[in-house]
Amino acid sequence: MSWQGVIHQYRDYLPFDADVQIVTLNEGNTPLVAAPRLAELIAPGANLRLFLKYEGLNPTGSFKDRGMTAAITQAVAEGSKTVICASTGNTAASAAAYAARAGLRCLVLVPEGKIALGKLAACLAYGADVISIDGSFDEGLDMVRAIVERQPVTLVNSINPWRLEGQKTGSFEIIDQLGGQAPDWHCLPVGNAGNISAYWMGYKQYGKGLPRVLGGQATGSAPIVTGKVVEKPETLATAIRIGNPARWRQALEALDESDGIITAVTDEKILESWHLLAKREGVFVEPASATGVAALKQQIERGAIDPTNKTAVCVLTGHGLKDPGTAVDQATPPISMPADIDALENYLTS
Ligand code: AN7
Repeated sequence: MSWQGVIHQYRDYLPFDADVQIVTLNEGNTPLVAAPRLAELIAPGANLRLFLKYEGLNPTGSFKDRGMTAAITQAVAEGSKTVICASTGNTAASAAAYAARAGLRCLVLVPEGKIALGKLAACLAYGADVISIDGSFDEGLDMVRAIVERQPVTLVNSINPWRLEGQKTGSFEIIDQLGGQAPDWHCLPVGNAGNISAYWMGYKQYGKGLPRVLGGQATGSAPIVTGKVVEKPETLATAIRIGNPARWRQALEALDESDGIITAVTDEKILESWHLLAKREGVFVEPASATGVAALKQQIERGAIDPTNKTAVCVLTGHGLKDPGTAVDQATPPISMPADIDALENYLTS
């Protein structure tokens, strides 16, 4: 039988009732792509086995679909008619898609002007009520937390425990794809800290070994690194422009229990790794997604991680087409020439 999504695949590890009707877009089963050229660049001669978990290939283009199939499945099972979330964009697009599929109303609160174009386009296409707030993600999250106390709507941010249940299937897949064992290092971007918390839950539950966890935050939005709420988070990686992560405590637990590391990387270094992923490995991601790679490269350079004969998995959380604006801004513009063979030959040989 072909792949039918993460709930079907890992049903025995998920606490759904036996008769639940699964809402799925056949998410998951994303490739674990070997990245030997990038590995040699960030750890020359070290025999680092580097893999990219390409979560941007999920149905809505981000890792959020794993948790959203679970959250929407459970919302329907509980009779919910309306779901709501605050989002930097990817949660919103995912919620909008799964809600559309389930016939639910979906409200998404996004920070005005700070959501990448591909995410906004998707939310609108899926027919969500897109509410652009004059405030940050964190303020939006406060609003949705408050509204669910007053109105019968289901919150589908990663505060919702079902989101983590679905999301943890990423760990199961990585272990299965590595032939039954966990990597030495599991590297990923950290924003609201749902993903890091879920991956750690998954590794512990699967019982096939534990990695050390390396989380990367953008320097301008690094509350977990500094231990302080960031009132005005800033970063070009808008997906992780979050100053007060909802799953902060669980992230600290994952870091502590795994003997992990959380580190801040500058926007410059995020972009450097974003370029390397595309130009060295042919893997196009949105900027935030390169933060795990940037963190790994930085910690190797600092001597905090010894890459020798290690296996590292970097989770690439969102597809490059999510943020075409940044991609075009960062690129060399196209070459203009007349529609003429001589001009082309001249260019090719110059
Ligand atoms: C591409 O969509 O928070 O630490 O509202 O979109 O689990 O929050 C997105 C987060 C990393 C951080 N990479 O994951 C949202 C949202 C991408 C993301 C993260 C996000 P968490």
